[in-house]
Amino acid sequence: MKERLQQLKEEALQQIQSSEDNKQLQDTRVYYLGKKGQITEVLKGMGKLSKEERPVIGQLANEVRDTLTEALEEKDAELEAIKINKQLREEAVDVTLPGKPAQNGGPHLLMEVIRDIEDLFISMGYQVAEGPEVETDYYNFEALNLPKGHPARDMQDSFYITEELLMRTHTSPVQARTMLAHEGRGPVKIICPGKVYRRDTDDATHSHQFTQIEGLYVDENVRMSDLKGTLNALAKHLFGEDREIRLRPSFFPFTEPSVELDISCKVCGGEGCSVCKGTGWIEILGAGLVHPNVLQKAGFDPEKYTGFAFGMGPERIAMLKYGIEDIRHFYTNDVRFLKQFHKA
Ligand code: FA5
Repeated sequence: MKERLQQLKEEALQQIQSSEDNKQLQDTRVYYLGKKGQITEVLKGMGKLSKEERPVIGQLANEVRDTLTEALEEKDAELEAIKINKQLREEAVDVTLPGKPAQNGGPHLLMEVIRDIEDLFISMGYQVAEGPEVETDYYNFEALNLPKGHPARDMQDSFYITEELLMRTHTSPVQARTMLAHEGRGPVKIICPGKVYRRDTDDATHSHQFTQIEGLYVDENVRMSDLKGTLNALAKHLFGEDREIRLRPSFFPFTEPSVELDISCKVCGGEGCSVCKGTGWIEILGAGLVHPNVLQKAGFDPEKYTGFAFGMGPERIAMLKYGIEDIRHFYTNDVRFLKQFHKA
């Protein structure tokens, strides 16, 4: 039995050493040390041994078992280390490879222009107001002195949803809504940026959906000179200190008198060129003193309160400021276009 145990030990150690994976190792363990394994088989013959031999063989069997268990553990750890090293080699990341540059997002140019104008007016004490894009005929037209059938409604071709609902054609309805909310008490000092919709045919300077920023200041003693000073500050902030402004008489049903704001042409310095169509001036917005009918409909006493209002198109302003030749660039979202204006 002694020889048999020694022989099993040698044989098992060899098999353990030559095991190539954990499965093979596990099979070896079961074959030699398992309940029905080789060592147990040998020990079954213990009954035939003499009293003196039994403990000797028992001790030897334990030694063989311990030796094999130790060898199995060592081999198991060795195989595990080989496995991990292989995996590390296979999954190694070459940190010296050049990285792929991440695409940084940024605000859309139109948003930057709108925020810049908002910031200027906030610094002059204005608050930002908003209104719905789906508007009632009443706020979009009637409250602004444009009753049904008024010919000036044709100035803004509209997308109607029902007889009484439409996509707002300008941001001016927010004027009427805000004044009503003030319940006849001034001052009201707001700007309202937002999307507007018109049935205009899309071309280089027109879009059927575009943005506007409305401005409204209603209080006691608000005069034309206040409007002029405000628009002068706006024009210089947007286009530079050296730009001149001009208020040209115009017509809007909701303002009286009405004006359009022109700025001196940057390209020719006022001499006249193709950009300003030979006039030396470029129009940037419509404005005027709030019509008494509009004040009255919104609950303000026109004997006590006066005000001015203006409405501009940020796309057109951005086009002038950055030399963009087609309004459609703002909406097609070609990143090559948008990226040119990212500051970072
Ligand atoms: C108005 O919409 C008036 N509500 C502005 C106003 C407000 C006047 C308060 C007086 C007092 P107008 O239709 O001119 O006015 O439009 C204002 C600006 O919107 C224009 O100067 C232009 O910059 C822009 N705009 C008008 N139509 C389009 C269009 N189809 N595409 C892009 N921008 C446009």
